[in-house]
Amino acid sequence: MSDGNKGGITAGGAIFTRLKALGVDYVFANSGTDFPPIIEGLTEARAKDIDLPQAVVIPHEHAAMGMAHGYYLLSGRAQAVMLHTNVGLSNGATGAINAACEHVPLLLMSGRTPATEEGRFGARTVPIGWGQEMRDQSALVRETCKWDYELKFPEQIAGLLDRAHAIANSTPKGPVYLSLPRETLCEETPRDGLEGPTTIAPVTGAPDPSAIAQAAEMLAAAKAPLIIAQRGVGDATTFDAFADWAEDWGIAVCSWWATHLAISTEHPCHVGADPGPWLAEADVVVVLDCLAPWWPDKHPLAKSAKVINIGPDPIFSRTPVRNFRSDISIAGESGLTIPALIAAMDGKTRDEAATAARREKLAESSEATRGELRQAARAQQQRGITKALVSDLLGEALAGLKSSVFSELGTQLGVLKREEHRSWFQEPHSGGLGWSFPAALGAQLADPDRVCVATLGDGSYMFANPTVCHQIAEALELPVLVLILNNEEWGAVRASVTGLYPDGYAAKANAIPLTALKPSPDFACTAAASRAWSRSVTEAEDLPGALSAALKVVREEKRQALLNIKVLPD
Ligand SMILES: Cc1ncc(C[n+]2csc(CCOP(=O)(O)OP(=O)(O)O)c2C)c(N)n1
Ligand SMILES: [Mg+2]
Repeated sequence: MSDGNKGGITAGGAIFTRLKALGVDYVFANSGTDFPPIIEGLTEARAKDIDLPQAVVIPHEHAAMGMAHGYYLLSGRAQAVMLHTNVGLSNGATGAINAACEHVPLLLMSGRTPATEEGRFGARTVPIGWGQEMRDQSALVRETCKWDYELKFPEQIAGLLDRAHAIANSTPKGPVYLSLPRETLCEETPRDGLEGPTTIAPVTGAPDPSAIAQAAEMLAAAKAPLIIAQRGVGDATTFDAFADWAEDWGIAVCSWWATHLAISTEHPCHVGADPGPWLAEADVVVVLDCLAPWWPDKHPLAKSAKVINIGPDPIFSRTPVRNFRSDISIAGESGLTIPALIAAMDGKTRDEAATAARREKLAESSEATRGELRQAARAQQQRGITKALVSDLLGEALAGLKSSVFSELGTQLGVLKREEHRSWFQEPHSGGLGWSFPAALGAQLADPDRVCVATLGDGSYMFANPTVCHQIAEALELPVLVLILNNEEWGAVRASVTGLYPDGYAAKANAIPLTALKPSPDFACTAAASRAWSRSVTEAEDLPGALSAALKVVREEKRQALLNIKVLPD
């Protein structure tokens, strides 16, 4: 407990002080009965005029993790999440799986129930002190975190947080976990050194020049080069340079299961999301930060093709099975590797006529693909609203606006027009659903002027703890737009059953078991409970008007909005 002495501070307060010094703007917190030293320490630090991050109440841990994830996607800065002992941590574990899968850094912390039963300040006072004790609490997130540890002494706070922060932000980035025992948090620690800059710089992985030279040689000589890109290309400058370079060299860029935008959907080299036909023809394939670049059973790679894997962890060393071919593997941040590759190819001799012909063929093909997709989206309007129609109309409605779409079994990239860096994010390949709504909230917090749109299935919306997310949007004044693409089912699960057993009992049944979400709640009421502007849309002809009305609300009234859109099953 603090004695008010200027030289010391309660350990709980020291944590916030150090986090701010490390560049953390927000601590997304879900507290519990083990939080007194955290809450007391925070208040003490405020009283002592210490510069602190904003500590915000997030009423569900999964939302806290999703917000830290979304905040990072827009700001590039790792944030902190503070949860309650083992029970809070287990609710946040899916968020840790998502962050780890996407190399999103964050500092995850949770309390440890008191180890002592009596006789020490902070010792157990209520039965949960016994009920929430674990032999190895960190094990709940150890497999997904790059580093985990337990705070032993209060004077370790600055050093351990510096270390946690450096490891989280080192290539490949990812979440880290520190557990915080209550008795330790109750102790006092000196303030010295808590507010200075970090003592441990993160490691930024840069590409091996000889591997770059080899890759440049191979790509420059390619007759049918293909890039498959899932997690973008780094920063905004690299995004622009990549687009110019792909066009200059006439390289096809495919966005199969892209969770970030690597290239504008309107770019003449963006061949869409289907790698199949391109992979069959390609002689050199660049797998640009892709966990699963294609579907091995469906998309065969030409036998003679060479494959270059590029990314922060190009062969995904923490993934148990991932045996995609890799003739050259280049580790490093894409924002460094791509410019190095571009520079290494600059001035290489090439067959100008062949390059020009390739460029032309790509432009025609990408134009045709876009046209077909959007025409098909419009053609079905008579039957009702489809995900594709929502995608097409949302792209039009967002034209010219600084915006980001967070899609989770929602809108479809390519039908949806997306042109700018950071304008598109899809649920992580770990697929821990309930991600897109909180991610959009976190993104909105990071960039208040941006239009942040979560487009998600009805199942995904319910996984997001919607009442919690709407409460946060109101409390933090985050004017996100939520579009529920409501097919009243877990369509992806149904499609998976019929895909695997096309002629099976389930496919022939009147209703496929374990996939229906009927009766569907009136989600407009869920949003309205937190005073959001909300409407239900059932007719295709009403959708453009509803989209523009909702966008007007989020932009002009700065209030959250929701459209519950009835869509046909795919
Ligand atoms: C946390 C979690 N639980 C379960 C699943 C399994 N799952 C994958 S897709 C899906 C259905 C998603 O439904 P919805 O969001 O409505 O989209 P739809 O497929 O209907 O378009 C489920 C339940 C998951 N990925 N994550
Ligand atoms: Mg659904």
